[in-house]
Amino acid sequence: MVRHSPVEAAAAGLASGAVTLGVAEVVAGLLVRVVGTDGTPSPLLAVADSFVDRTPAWLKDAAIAAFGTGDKAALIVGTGVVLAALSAGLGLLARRRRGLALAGLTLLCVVALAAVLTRPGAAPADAAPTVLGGGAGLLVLVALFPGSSAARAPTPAPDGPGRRSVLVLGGSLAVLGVLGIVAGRVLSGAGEVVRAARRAFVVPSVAVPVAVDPAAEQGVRGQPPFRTPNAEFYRIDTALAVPQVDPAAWRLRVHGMVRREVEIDMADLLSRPMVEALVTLTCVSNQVGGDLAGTAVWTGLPVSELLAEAGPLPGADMVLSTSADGWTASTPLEVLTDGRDAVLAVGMNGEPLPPEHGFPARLVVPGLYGYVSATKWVVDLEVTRFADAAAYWTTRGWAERGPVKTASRIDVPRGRSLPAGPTTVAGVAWAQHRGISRVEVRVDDGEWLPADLAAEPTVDAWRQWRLAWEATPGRHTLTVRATDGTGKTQTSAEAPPVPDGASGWHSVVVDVEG
Ligand SMILES: Nc1nc2c(c(=O)[nH]1)N[C@H]1C(S)=C(S)[C@@H](COP(=O)(O)O)O[C@H]1N2
Ligand SMILES: [Mo]
Repeated sequence: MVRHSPVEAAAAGLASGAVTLGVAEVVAGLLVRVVGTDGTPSPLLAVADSFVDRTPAWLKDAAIAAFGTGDKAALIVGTGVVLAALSAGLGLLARRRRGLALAGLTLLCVVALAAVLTRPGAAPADAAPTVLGGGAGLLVLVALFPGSSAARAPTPAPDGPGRRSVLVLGGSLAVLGVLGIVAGRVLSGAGEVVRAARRAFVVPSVAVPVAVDPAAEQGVRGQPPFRTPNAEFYRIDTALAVPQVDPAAWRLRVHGMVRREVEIDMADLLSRPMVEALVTLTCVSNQVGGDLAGTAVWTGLPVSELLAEAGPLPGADMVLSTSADGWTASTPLEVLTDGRDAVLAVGMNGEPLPPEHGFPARLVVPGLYGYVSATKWVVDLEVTRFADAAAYWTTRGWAERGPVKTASRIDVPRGRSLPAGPTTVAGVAWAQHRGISRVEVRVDDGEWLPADLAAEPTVDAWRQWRLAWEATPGRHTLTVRATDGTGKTQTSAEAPPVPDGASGWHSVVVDVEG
């Protein structure tokens, strides 16, 4: 009986784990690329997706607080670390109890299989990658821990002088496995069809384009621009792999409590007269002073037109929108039909929607947080009632309705010291669909000073503000508060993002040099 050193055993365990995933990811990549599936055949992605779907409000909030929009990368790195530890652990276990280690690997594969087969759109064939990967991983464990049946092991036992070669063999297999994982991800994530379709996609021109008043941009150095470039727009969603939706295959169904069901395809959508809407989107997970907000010009069809065509029945009070990957949002019917610029958007700042922002179509509704309104990759609108249906985040501890709370933020100065003398304090404030009527700044415990407001092209977007300040030496705390278009001043009561958005006044501490 061969007894590996702990290091050899851990390396062998890592090798079997890497081979399991490498084989599985290559097969999954081929399945996605060559055969095609609506499911998630990659065990890695399926497990991570299932984990995300089991995320309660507090955990999502904590993840975004800690990692911001890097939450996905953090989850992927975390998954890798956990899997590596599990594999090494199986190797250590196999040193003494090979049978138990084989059973452990099998159990992990069964768990992964359960995740794969319960993803939206799963088909039986999606099981193939996990089954083949698991088989390969078991063979590696058997080969590297020949046990008592060494003579009949399928590969020569790394016996006697070759024993040290377990490290080499295990290491090489681990590297091959990791290469397999990368190759599989590249294969399945390529989405070339959709990329080409996006390049060919022409955003319709509209009768009345948005012309943003140049005075909305006050031009203070160091302040984010009034309009957020697409590449800098924050991204928040539950999708670890960006859903690839081919506009040629895209359909949107409007159904539920309606007089007649409506289904449109992309040609139909693009043939209708579209509008442009200037809207600031905000995430409910944004902390006071945070940057999960952005402003764009959205080109799209007013949602109210689609709804009017379907004819909501009396009693309906909500539209449940669903994305291609099964995520849902609950939007009050009232908000979608009260005349505001709620759009089924295909364009963002004049470009087709970037894939990660919902290509080919998404919803944008001014005045509501994204989690109850801004469904990306949208494919379905069900007219229903809040009493009858609940959306993705509502079932995980967030409020069923999410009107945006009035917020203001100091962007300049921030996080550094400055020389004494005249300087500019500047920032942005938002209360979508109510507008901003006043912004005030306080230095330490002084009087509230009215800030100068930039132009407000629409009540649906944020508003920049600035204040001239004669900075005196020492440490100072600057605090801002805004008043919305209805005359209501932002509350000083501090609340965390869960369950319906953060509140409280934003402060920054600055050191003024003498
Ligand atoms: N399909 C889908 N749409 C979604 C989400 C999601 O997880 N899946 N997240 C929503 C949330 S919480 C927000 S804040 C906005 C963010 O949109 P953006 O990524 O384009 O900034 O998208 C919304 N639309
Ligand atoms: Mo969000």
